[in-house]
Amino acid sequence: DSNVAPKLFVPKFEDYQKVYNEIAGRLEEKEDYDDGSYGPVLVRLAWHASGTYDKETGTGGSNGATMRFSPESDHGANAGLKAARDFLEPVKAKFPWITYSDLWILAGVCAIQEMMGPTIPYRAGRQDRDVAACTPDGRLPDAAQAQDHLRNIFYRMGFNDQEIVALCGAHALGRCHTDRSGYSGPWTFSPTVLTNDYYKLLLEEKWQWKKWNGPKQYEDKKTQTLMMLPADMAIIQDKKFKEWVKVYAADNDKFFQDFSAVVKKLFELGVPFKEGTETWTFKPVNA
Ligand code: DDH
Repeated sequence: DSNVAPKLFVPKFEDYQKVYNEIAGRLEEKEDYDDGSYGPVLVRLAWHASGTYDKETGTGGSNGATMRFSPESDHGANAGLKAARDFLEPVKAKFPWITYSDLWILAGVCAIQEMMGPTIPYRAGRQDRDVAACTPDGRLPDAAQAQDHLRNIFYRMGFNDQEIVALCGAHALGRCHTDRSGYSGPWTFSPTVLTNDYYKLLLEEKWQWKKWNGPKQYEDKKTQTLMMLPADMAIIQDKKFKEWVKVYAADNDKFFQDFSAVVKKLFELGVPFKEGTETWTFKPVNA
């Protein structure tokens, strides 16, 4: 009967779990990519998609996936994230029903869980938007700056001091690249496993300025292989922030609990979920 509308495919939890499994299965497909995993750069993509949110105007956030377009893709803070977007193209091709904006956030959730992090509850329903929804440059933090800047940037998204420090723990993962941000090196000795080591190292190591021609960054005095950005060091230079650094350095379970909650909040900033949207937790593949 030609009057019957074609049946729309309505994806369910099981369908999103399949996308999760596909991403998980590919994280380590290129051995020579960084430390052997695309996990860290996928977390950074999900964060930079979300961290453009401005609570006053309701603009930005992960709804839209506007980093697909110039000018947002060309913002200095987003340098190198093409690697993450390109990584996800074959996944999008295999599951064309998922929006880019849901896919990028699902990839961030998957990467955190597969790198031994806490469960991050997820809701689907982001819609892709066009180039007109791109956010202006300057909404993401500048690594050369300190606590006042961090508060300006993260208060604008709606976070408090505890949440800012919990979010920074993501720097247990991944590394800086001279051809992306200009900075160099990893924050921890296990950049593909999420732990509270970032906080422990901040407190326990002696940090000195790295002597080089690149942008000002710190290195650990002992091995000179780890790094901290000026913006990382700001959270132990500020008294209020430092109290939370101590809490998370002393208690990995507490860090995981708070990290999960704050990352869920970050990934949902500005997303107009339909009423009654279910919250899902994906089963890790790597567990
Ligand atoms: Fe970050 N981050 N980030 N970051 N970030 C970089 C890499 C990674 C800042 C600057 C940089 C968060 C907060 C901050 C991750 C996650 C998160 C790099 C290096 C710079 C620079 C990029 C490169 O050269 O490839 C600054 C400044 C802040 C801040 O002031 C608070 C947050 C909140 C997160 C998060 O995910 C919640 C991850 C993961 C990486 C590693 C990427 C990779 O390719 O490896």
